[in-house]
Order: sequence, then structure tokens, then C-alpha cells
Amino acid sequence: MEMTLRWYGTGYDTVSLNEIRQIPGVTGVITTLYDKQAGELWKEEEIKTLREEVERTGLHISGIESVNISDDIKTGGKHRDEHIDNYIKTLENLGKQGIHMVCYNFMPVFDWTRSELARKRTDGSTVLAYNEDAINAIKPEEMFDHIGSEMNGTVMPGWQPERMARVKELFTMYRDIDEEKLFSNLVYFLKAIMPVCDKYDINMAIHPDDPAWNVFGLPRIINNEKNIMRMLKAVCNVHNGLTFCSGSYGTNPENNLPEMIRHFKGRIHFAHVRNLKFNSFRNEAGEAVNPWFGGSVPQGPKDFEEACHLSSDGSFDMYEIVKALYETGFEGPIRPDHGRMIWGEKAMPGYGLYDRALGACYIEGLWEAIDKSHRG
Ligand code: DNO
Repeated sequence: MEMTLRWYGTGYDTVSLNEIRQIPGVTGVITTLYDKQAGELWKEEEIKTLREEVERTGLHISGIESVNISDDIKTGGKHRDEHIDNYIKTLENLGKQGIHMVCYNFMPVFDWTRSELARKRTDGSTVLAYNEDAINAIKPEEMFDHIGSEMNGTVMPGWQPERMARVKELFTMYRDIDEEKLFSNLVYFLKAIMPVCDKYDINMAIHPDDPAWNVFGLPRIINNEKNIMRMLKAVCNVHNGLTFCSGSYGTNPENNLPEMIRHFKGRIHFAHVRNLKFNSFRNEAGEAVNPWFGGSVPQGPKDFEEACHLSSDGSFDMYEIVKALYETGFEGPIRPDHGRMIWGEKAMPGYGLYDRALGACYIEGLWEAIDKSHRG
């Protein structure tokens, strides 16, 4: 594996490349041309400028997150083929610049969904959180007004104000799109781009739906083992692969994360490793318990918050997750995912420097220990 950090680019990220290069073990960044609209062409010259900026600091680009997919591609709208052509040319330009991993998602309207971006934890840190009752009480077109003020003046991926101003229009576009139609539009897109991926050896890594269930009645298709399998089989090419995001698949305790990693060996091209803490599972005495370790029943609305990366702080067994990646021979980029906001930092929620740096070191520590125990 290679340890990386997500970086949104100069002018968008509160964290600099020079800060990232000082995180122990981090050698690459996962980045993007943040101002590109979905469907737009990325010119080779623009990618080259970005690559050179990163390389001047001694880091390199380990992959792109994201080259976004337009709503016309997702819904099969009238600009679909034009946007796919741009996507193919973009992949070609990325390939020519030596970039071989692209993360994207196929979620309708909203990228990820949370009800809060700054829930306070008992230690004073703040985290992103989800509460089903709170989500059900919000009208989709008011989502941005609801959480926009907690973005610390940043523009969060998928939550660009211009896009959010069109939420009603976007819902209309998806009015007739059910799971089956969304799935066949995904397959259409993947089949069209596989030749260029083969030519330039580009691994496509679809990001799961976050959370892993339908929100606001919108269809979700990348949320569990069965649906992933269907997608991988429909376009059976090693370049059609996954971003394994523990925090997204893990929102549903029926997803056994280490088992899924083992199952999709060879098709996971990118890993987002983070932890969550569930608040909605309780034992008979009413105490909060971990849904993964038995004896628990959900009580009340689905409610989770993002924890720090350590197993002891959340509900996942991070050791088992990292071990599964190690034992399946995972060689792609890993990035710590959302971190808590700590030590007074003001940054994009989930994407500050400090807690992600702690997360990177923790994952590296697990990896080293697992590696040494395998070598005996
Ligand atoms: C949120 C991220 C997502 C992810 C996209 C990939 O923090 O994990 O926005 O980057 O879904 O296209």
C-alpha cells in the first residue's frame, strides 16, 4: 500500500502540500481539479500543471478523487454521450500524465449525506454525524441551508452552492430513475470507458453510497456485497474496481467489512480507512453497544457519528480491516478518511490536517505490526 492524503488543491484546501509532506509515511496525494464541472473535459496541460505543483514538494499524485460523473450520464440524459466522450478524453489525458487511479461515485443528487457537520463529542472535538429523524425532518432542497453554515467557509465536495441551488431541478431529473435504470446507466458508462482504461492502465474505483441506504427516496446501487458483485460482473474487467470506504459500507452493520475486502481481492484499487461510532444499538439495559459484536438491537432512529481512527474510539475493528487489506496483497493508495476537528483547527469538516495525520500514523502502525507478524 501507499499512504496518501486527500488534497483539494491550492485555493480550496486549508492544508498545504508542505504540511502534508511532513506527515510520516505519506508519499502521495489524492487530488482533483476542484473547479471542473461534471461532464467537462480536463485538458492535459491543466493536469500537467497540477502534477508539477505536487511534484515540486517531493510528493506525487497517487490518484484522482474525483472525476465527477454528470447527472446526464447518471440519468441517461441528452448530453450523456458528449459527457462520456469528455470523460474518455480526460482519462486519456490523465494516463498520459502518469495517473492510473480514478475515484468516482454514482450517487444521485447528493454525494454523501449527513445531518450535522460539527457534532460535539465529549472531548470537545467535533465530527460529522447522521441522525435519521433529523434527515427525515429536512426537505432535500433545504439540506444545504441546514448544514452550509457548518462548512467553515469551505466548499465541500458534492455540496457546491451552485449545485445546491438546483436541487429541485436535480430531483426532477431523477424522477423516473429507479435502481435498475441507474444500474444500467452505470454499466453503459463503464463499457464505454473500459477501452481507454485498458490502453492507459487506469483503475476506476467507484465510491460506495454514503450512507449505504436510500436517502430522500433516491436510488442507491453501490451499498453491499451483492450489488457490488453485480456491478463487477456486468463489466468484467480488472480496471472496473472499487474504492473500499470502510466508513460508507460500514454504516450498515450487515456489511462485514473484513469479509468484503477478502471477497473483492484484486478489484479494490483504493482504500478509505476510517471508523464510525453507532449510537442506535443498545442492549437490554439500554447501554450503547457495538452492533458488530452481537446481542444488540437497533433502538430509535439510525444514528452514527464519525470517530477518530482508533478501534477503541468507534464501532469497527480497524485491525481486522487493515489486516484484510494486507492479506489480500493490497498495493494501492490508502488514505485516512474524515477526521475529527481538533486543536482549534478551522478546516473543511472531516478534512483538517491534524486528525487525519494521526489517522495515517495509526494505520501505518497497524500495517507495520501486521507485516512483521507475517514475516515471523
Ligand atoms: C466524502 C467523500 C466523497 C467521495 C466521492 C467520490 O468525504 O468520501 O465525497 O470523494 O463520493 O466521488
